[in-house]
Amino acid sequence: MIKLGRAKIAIIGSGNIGGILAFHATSRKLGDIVLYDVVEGRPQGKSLDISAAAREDEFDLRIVGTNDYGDLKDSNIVIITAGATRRPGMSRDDLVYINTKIIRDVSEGIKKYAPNSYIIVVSNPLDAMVTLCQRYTGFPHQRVMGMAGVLDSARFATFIAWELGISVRDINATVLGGHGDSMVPIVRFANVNGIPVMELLVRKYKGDKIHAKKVMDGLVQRTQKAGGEVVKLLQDGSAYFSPASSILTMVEAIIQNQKRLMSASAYLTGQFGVYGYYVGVPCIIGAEGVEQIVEFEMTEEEKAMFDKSVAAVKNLVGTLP
Ligand code: TXD
Repeated sequence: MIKLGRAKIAIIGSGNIGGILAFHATSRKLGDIVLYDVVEGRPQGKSLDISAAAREDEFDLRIVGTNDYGDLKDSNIVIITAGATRRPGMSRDDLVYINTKIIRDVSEGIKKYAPNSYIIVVSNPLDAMVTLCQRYTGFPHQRVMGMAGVLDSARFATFIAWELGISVRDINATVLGGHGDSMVPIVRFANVNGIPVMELLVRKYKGDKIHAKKVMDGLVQRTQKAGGEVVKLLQDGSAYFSPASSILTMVEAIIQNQKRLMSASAYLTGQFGVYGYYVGVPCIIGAEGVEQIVEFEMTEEEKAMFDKSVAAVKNLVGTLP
């Protein structure tokens, strides 16, 4: 008999991100889904609801809601979205205490029932939680990564697209560093199908370079604070549609061995002068997880911003148990 495999994707945390992620993963026919949560009924309810979308969205996949880690057995990919979210006025770092305990419990469950899986951590504070997840599971670093850079880059691209009045699909933008307010949008790399965004801004503002730079500074700052902007508007939670889409970009890259280059929180062993920390850097993501960390020469200004962001991650990681 031919052994036909189907990916098994486990989502830990069936809240806002977990639910929408499960829905889109099925709509895109990425694999069978297990939705886990500590709250009884929530994963089961969402699974039942998504299952009833199968006929209209034309997918033949199994989606199971559970409160039992045993159902994670043989999962290929596990996405951790469990944890508390920010409220207005809170920083991501304020979540460290409560989410540390959650990541410990979750990591133990994954280690026991899905020991060969690839893990994408989403819970905040992101770089610290990825660090803990790798420590608690003991999985190889390339199998444990964090999603933040894809989202931050997408936000940067969106704001550039609005400013220029050009489709976001043609915008390339890269955000590196820790997933905090000191994250590093790399202005030099921002382009519209190869044409530097800065050049287009200078043209838009009739050669006024000072004004164009001011506009770009505004886009950078808005990107750095974009998560907080959503939190402030929602009042009772944080962004979830765009995080789910960004996670799916990473999941697809792994399942389909796409070897795409994207910004992800990965473990550095000397790259960019950083040893032993998870930080957002350009990575090649494929069937082996983080297959490569892609280095490039930063300008002095970029390096100064990156080092500041890394320092913030180190500070927080230093407080972890
Ligand atoms: O870019 C990024 N990485 C992020 C991260 C972008 C946006 C939000 N980001 C963070 O994701 C956010 O700060 C949170 O830490 C997570 C999850 O956000 P979400 O919006 O999905 O939060 P919800 O809706 O509150 O859902 C969290 C679920 C909820 O159902 C809880 O019951 C569950 O997590 N939960 C647990 N599940 C399993 N195991 C344990 N221990 C547990 N504790 C709570």
